[in-house]
Amino acid sequence: MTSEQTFIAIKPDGVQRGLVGPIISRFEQRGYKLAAIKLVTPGREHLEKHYADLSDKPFFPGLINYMLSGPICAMVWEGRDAVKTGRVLLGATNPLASAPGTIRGDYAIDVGRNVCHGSDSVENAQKEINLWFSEEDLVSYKQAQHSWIYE
Ligand code: YYY
Ligand code: MG
Repeated sequence: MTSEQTFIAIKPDGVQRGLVGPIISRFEQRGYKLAAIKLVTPGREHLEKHYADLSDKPFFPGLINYMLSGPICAMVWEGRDAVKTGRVLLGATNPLASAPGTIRGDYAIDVGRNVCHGSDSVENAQKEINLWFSEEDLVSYKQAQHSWIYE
């Protein structure tokens, strides 16, 4: 099976609102495998690196302050098409445009409080995983239900 890894983060509002469990459940129930997880409070420099592509956007300073406002639950999820399907599970960037049934569509209203992050490409996923995790943090194991999820 061609397996893929994606970086998913529960932002400070998601952690404070008690959404760590529900968000993890979405990925677990879909069949994805948790490969790494930690609760972290990264500094400004780390977050500016994470969102480097957006540094010229007007919302960038507010975005960085929001991400600095509390602990973040950083995760790596693994499985077939994990990057693209991870984004589908999160919903559209603006929660008002997110379909019900998606994380943002069920739990958020404002784009500046959209509770979660997900990598947007396989290449960016690798960059983000390397930024947020060290190699020892990534756990390799076989999911017990693997053959009940994949043909
Ligand atoms: O990948 P995704 O999180 O869905 O959106 P990005 O375009 O990468 O923007 C990152 C982050 O910035 C978004 O999750 C919320 C915030 N943001 C904002 O506050 N206002 C916007 N108009 C666009 C994005
Ligand atoms: Mg993005």
